[in-house]
Amino acid sequence: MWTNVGRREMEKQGILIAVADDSLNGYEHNTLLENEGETGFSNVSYHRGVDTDKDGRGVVGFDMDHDGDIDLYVANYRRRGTLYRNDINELEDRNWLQVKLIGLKSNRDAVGARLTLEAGGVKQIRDVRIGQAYLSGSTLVQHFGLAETSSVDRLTVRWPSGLVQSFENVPINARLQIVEGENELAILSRALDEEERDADEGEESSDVDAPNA
Ligand SMILES: [Ca+2]
Ligand SMILES: [Ca+2]
Repeated sequence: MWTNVGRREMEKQGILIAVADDSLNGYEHNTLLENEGETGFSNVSYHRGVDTDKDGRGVVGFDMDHDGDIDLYVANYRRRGTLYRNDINELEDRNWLQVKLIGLKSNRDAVGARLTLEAGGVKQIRDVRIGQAYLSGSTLVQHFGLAETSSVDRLTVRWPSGLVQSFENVPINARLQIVEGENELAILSRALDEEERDADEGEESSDVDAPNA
């Protein structure tokens, strides 16, 4: 007997529900909301091609191809997972910055650290976490979108150990690594230029094998 999942009318009648490969939630479609700033959010699920009726159970956003936009992986119940590649950076030139922290006195993954980025008159804050969605982990790389802002005023890291470090002259459109207590920023990868982008061909989205969530 299944409880607390899906439609339970048959259960109330004392009939066992054979879920098998069927949907547990009545084939509800996935939803993707786009942040429009001060005007709120709009539903772009259909236009972005993510409104599948697979039983999505876990989702994680991460930049799989290091090109500065956040891609999505959705784990589906008893189905293959779905990987969505984000191509927004190929359509519009947008600046960005990603930061990976390595703790020494703090835990190595720097979980609990807080990064504060000041750029273009805007302050953005990211906390390093290891899980933020249902049955899902999260990337340890922190992403900051900069839009048309082309320089960073200051990047501050507050480590779990209590150490606070502040950096200026921070490179953008790159993935950086900061080691606790060290004053040098290491560049792990940088954005592809236009020529490299043209050579970097791939599919918009693809199904990949993944364990059930
Ligand atoms: Ca990407
Ligand atoms: Ca992309």
